Amino acid sequence: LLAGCAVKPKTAVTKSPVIGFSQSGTESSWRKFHTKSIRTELKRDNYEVMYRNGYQNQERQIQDVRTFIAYQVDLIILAPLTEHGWEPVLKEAKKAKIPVVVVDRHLEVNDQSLYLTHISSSFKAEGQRAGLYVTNHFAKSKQRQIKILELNGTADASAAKLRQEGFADTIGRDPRAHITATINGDFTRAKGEEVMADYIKNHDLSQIDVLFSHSDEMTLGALKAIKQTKIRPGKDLIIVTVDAQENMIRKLQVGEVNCVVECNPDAGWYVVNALNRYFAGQQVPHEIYMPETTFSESNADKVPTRNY
Ligand code: GYE
Repeated sequence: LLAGCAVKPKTAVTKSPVIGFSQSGTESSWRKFHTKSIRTELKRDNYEVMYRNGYQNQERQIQDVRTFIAYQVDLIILAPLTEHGWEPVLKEAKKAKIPVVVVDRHLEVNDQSLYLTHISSSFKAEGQRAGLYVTNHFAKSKQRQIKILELNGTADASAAKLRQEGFADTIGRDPRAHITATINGDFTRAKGEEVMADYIKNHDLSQIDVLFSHSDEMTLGALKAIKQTKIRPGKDLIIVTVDAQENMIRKLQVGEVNCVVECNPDAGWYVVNALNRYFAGQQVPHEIYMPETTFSESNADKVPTRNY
């Protein structure tokens, strides 16, 4: 009946944008919740998501981003494992006119137009809060030296570099405080235990006053190793850790750690808000920081529900 009268639909069928999400790994509860938060919010707003896990390997992550480019996704969300080495693949994305939203750790590029925005925590502020706990804790003590062991996260990851920087700045206000040694646990529980056990084998841990760990997973590993010694964590050794996973809040409540600096993994709302603005043709700020707090003995019983 209608032959010869091909009518186009008046309203174009609006397809939901396809988002490629390259996550750096699954090394912690923190990270798993970061992924979940972003994916959940994207789905809620009807974005279609292609997800890839980089398994703590930058080469693999670069391949994942290339896959998204080949697939011609509408936008890429990238949680970079490390800071350097992203410029070539970001140029490829730019050439393909695909915007990139960086989440969590920073990436270092000369051309700032290679990414639309960066949404993360202020890692430097986290390090400063950790340092502040230490200087406050020893403010009234008569001891002549404060010896600190630092358990670092992944090399070239901004979360580790900036936490270290912020911490060093703040403890620098107390001339008694020194970072006696730095060991690297790569942000994982297994590595945290391994390097801590190694340290204990080769040094006298009773000489150390403070353990500053860049992440809860590494702290959990380190605690296992410390428990093989006579040193009582949280008492003979002051422990300051970052993330505020639920399992670490429990350690705080039983006094095995002294201060837990929160790192907020609940980035989903911020990410989707930036995407919505972008797709609506609105401005998006180049840096977006999320709010965070600190927990210690003084507020251990008032910690809001954790979901990671
Ligand atoms: O603190 C750690 C995770 O990059 C902020 O990565 C993130 C860190 C977080 O593995 O637990």
